Amino acid sequence: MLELGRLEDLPESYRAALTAHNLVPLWPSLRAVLPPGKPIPRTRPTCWSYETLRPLLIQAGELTPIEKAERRVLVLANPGHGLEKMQASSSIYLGMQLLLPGEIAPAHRHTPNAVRLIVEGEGAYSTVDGEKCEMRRGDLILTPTGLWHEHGHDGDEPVVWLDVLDLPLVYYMEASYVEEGELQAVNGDGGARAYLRGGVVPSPVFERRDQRYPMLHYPWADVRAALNALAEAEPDLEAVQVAYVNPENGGDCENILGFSALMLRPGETLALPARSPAMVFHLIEGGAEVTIDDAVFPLSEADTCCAPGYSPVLLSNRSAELPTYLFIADESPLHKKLGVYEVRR
Ligand code: GTQ
Repeated sequence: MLELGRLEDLPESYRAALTAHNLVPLWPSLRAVLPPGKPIPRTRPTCWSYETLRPLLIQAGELTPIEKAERRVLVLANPGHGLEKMQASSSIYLGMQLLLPGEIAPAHRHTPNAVRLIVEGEGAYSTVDGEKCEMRRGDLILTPTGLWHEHGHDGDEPVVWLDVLDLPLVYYMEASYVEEGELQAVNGDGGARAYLRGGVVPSPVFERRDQRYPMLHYPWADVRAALNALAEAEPDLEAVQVAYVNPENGGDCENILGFSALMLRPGETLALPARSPAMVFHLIEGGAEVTIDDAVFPLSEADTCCAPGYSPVLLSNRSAELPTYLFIADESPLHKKLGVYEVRR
């Protein structure tokens, strides 16, 4: 590939004239914005251990009352982007949120889409669009773009969950904003029961529902049972993985980020091909070793790591006796919608 001219090769006076008129020569930067063969990611393979993070989050509960935080969150920031950017990858934001007994994180709605994956504690709930979703460990609760949501806590121990948002992308688009609201009236339970059985959907008097987000709560007990059943029914399956989808149409449950759960069978090592979207792995149950490029992360329960796009990933179950269960978030709906999705085998 040809060596291109550098900025320093241009006369100072010429550069000053360009700058004065808001003009920039492309050629000194061309290889940076269009690198050959593969992008140069800012996203670095990064791991956040729950054991390290948890005491700092509990301390946040002592230092900052909920009224002063609105959302009491420690952001899992990727140093490759700069911590102040608060991003795990180009489009994924991760945060660990703490809610203490009796607290309410007040109602709001915003343009970025969010999901919560419950990490520990009982008794808290999110009310999303009037649907009360009770939080249990491993549950996934959606708060898609524009839907009102607040979090409350009737239990007696701290509750912690992982927030996954497409905030970095929506912020980059200059489309990120929030509206504050009132405590919501409750009128349902997030569709978790209405869509409990795969293959059949509510169809009162033969009319299918046309809500964009029919199901807001995916209980872990059901997802875990689905993985176990799949592993048993199809022992030769390449990967025991299920996607969180819209049960009315089978499409991704949200517009920008995709979510799935994966079981590593006892002793299993699974090689994921390099794909264009960045990924996040959060360990729900068991123990794994995750290899991303040259980085090797041991993941214990509630640990989280991220992988840049275009990197192959190796997932190993650290137990030869027990399955390991992972929650995965990735940017694939975004890449597919935009036509840049790639798999490199
Ligand atoms: O719980 O609504 O981690 O609005 C960041 C922004 C959580 C939330 C975050 C939010 C929320």
